[in-house]
Amino acid sequence: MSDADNWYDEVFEGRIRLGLKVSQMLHTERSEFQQIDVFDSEAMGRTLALDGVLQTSEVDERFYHEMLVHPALCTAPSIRRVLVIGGGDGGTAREVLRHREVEYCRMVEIDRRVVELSRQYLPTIGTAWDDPRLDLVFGDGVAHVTSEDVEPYDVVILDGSDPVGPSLGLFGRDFYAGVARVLAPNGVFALQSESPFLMERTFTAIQAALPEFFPRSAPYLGWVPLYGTGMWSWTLAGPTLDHQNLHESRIEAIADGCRVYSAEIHRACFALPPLVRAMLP
Ligand code: SPD
Repeated sequence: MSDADNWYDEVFEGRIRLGLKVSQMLHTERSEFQQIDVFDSEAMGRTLALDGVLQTSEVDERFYHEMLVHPALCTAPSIRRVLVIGGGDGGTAREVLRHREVEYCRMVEIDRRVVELSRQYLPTIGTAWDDPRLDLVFGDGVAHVTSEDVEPYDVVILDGSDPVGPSLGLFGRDFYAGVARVLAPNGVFALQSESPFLMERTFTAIQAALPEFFPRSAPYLGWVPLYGTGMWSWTLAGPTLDHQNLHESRIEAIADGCRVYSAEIHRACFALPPLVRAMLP
């Protein structure tokens, strides 16, 4: 926060910063795990930041949540059992549970306070907290996939922050090995994979690591206004991933509630500019 004139600044690797004009700071606390800030901003509406990293806002959250969830859920062979790691604001679980074929969604979030504050301050983002298919657990996502005894998941979705604070372990090889362990034989893993432009080293490291654990992987691009430079990536991975094999009936069933995702966007988003393709292993 640059205090004098009420701007909330996110600084990227000491090179670029994105500032939001704050109209009102609503809550700020140091939880057991991280710094949590919630504020109203003129440009993005109500906004959540963790350890100074902008996470989500009322105005643009659909650009992120729809693109994280639906490419996986519209291509996975089965979507009966879904695991969400992180996602404490509730936007990812909301999009997952819009799919009627989903029977069970476990969400493992490390920081109870993120959920409590999101429920209080961001009720338009987390609208599925009371869905009986949602099994919300507060715990360590890395431990859940690496050592807990679980029935395999058809889809695993990672909705963490940048590689800082409690999210650091979600970028490691142990975590990917754990996801491979709990994923069904035809399962799909979807993760946010940072900005190839702004976070090139992290994007490249993710793309290099995934093939060690998943025979197939495919990054895709979109636009998240809240994140520095706007350009963002997500990646699908899995043993038998076929990322263009669309289940049209699933897309039709969610189409009315989508502001960003569509079959057309799905087909297009895996097209990578040569400069991004050159970052792949
Ligand atoms: N650069 C910020 C990346 C944050 C990704 N996760 C956002 C959480 C929204 N549910």
